[in-house]
Amino acid sequence: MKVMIFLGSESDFEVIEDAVRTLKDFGVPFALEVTSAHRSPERTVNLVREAEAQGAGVFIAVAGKAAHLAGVVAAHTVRPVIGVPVESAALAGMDALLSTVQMPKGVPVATMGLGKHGGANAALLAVEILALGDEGLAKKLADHRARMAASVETASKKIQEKL
Ligand code: RP5
Repeated sequence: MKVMIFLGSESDFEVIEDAVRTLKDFGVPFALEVTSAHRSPERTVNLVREAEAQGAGVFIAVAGKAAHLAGVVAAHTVRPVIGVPVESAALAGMDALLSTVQMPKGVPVATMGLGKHGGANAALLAVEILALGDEGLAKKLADHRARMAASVETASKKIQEKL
């Protein structure tokens, strides 16, 4: 297992669905668990230790509201932790964004944008980190970028035809 994904709640799953698909597409083995920094603190710490023992190279932590899951995970590992803040009704996700991004110096969390785009980018950043030591993955990333560039050109041509 290379990537360990933690969700603060079952309700966070939709934010990470694209990431799960991306990791599968890149052939990166991952595991996913629901665990909460405040509702199940001991479970969270135990899962971090187990994931390290199983070889996880990158952690992704997805949480909303006063989102301290990524920070707590980062406190228990020196492997990279990517935080994904989840939007919620009251403050439109600013609560989770600031809670995740504003880590005091010493324990970093690589914070993504809010919501589904942040979730998707979390997987890509995890793949980029793992690709530093894996030429096969680096090639897949290059191919992925090339496909994106080609799709932009296709979109541009489609629009031109409408003018
Ligand atoms: C956070 O509170 C979770 O990460 C979730 O985003 C939010 C709401 O959780 P539920 O009330 O849906 O379980 O801990």
